[in-house]
Amino acid sequence: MFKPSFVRRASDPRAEAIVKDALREMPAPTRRLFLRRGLTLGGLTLLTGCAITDDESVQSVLTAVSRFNDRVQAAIFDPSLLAPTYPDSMITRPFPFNAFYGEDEVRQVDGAAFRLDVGGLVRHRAPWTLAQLNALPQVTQVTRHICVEGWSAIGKWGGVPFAEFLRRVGADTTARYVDFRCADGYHTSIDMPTALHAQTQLTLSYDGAVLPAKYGFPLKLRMPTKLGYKNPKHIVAIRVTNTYPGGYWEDQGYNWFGGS
Ligand SMILES: Nc1nc2c(c(=O)[nH]1)N[C@H]1C(S)=C(S)[C@@H](COP(=O)(O)O)O[C@H]1N2
Ligand SMILES: [Mo]
Repeated sequence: MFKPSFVRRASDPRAEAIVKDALREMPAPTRRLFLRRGLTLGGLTLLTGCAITDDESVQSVLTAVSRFNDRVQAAIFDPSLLAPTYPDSMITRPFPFNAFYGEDEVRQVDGAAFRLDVGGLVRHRAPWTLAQLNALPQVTQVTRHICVEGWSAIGKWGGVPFAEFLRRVGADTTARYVDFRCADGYHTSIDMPTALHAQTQLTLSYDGAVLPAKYGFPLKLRMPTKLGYKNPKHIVAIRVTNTYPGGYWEDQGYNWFGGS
């Protein structure tokens, strides 16, 4: 009997591999749902609106699944739910370093010359000195950092609640995104509900001392509700925007929402 090439049986190994990749892309709650219902290639096609005909369309299906995941994660994100905190005795020592380059290439930012640029949908655009940032009310957190590369570690970060910083710069908190540019060329962006989360911190210190260069001197954003790559180090510019800003890893296929 004639069978067109685009009709694949569920046991087709290529179809199975695509479905497996798509499931891997999904956050746990969505994955459980699809595992229970049984996700097929046909189901994926319906979900994403992409027909799988070649390798390029496999890529667009996976990208569409990732966008779908952003929406699912945004929908299930509970702004009042706190990530676990730990006693000081559980801090991982030494705390691991990670970046898109080796530790010997860590950027050395001059703290005296440093200015934090603030832009986009904010009322007050004046750049901030390090002294001005240090004069803001500070809090600390002992939380777990989870990296997609397969490690996690508990650390202690101190700084300004990011919601308080956004309030001081007169940010439009109805905007969708906050975008971060870093001294090493890194870049990432987050959703506004996470930006306003109680544990999202504009971090100036690590374990009671000035934030060391390797952990992002002079300034990083610490979010225990998001994976490691969403936590930018060496921040030099913050912008509030409604235009999707992407990010260094996100533009290479990492899930944008990046919840942990
Ligand atoms: N500026 C900058 N920030 C960055 C990165 C980077 O390469 N450059 N890497 C990210 C990744 S993937 C991880 S896991 C954490 C590592 O932070 P740590 O060195 O404090 O452990 O930084 C994140 N923020
Ligand atoms: Mo990471």
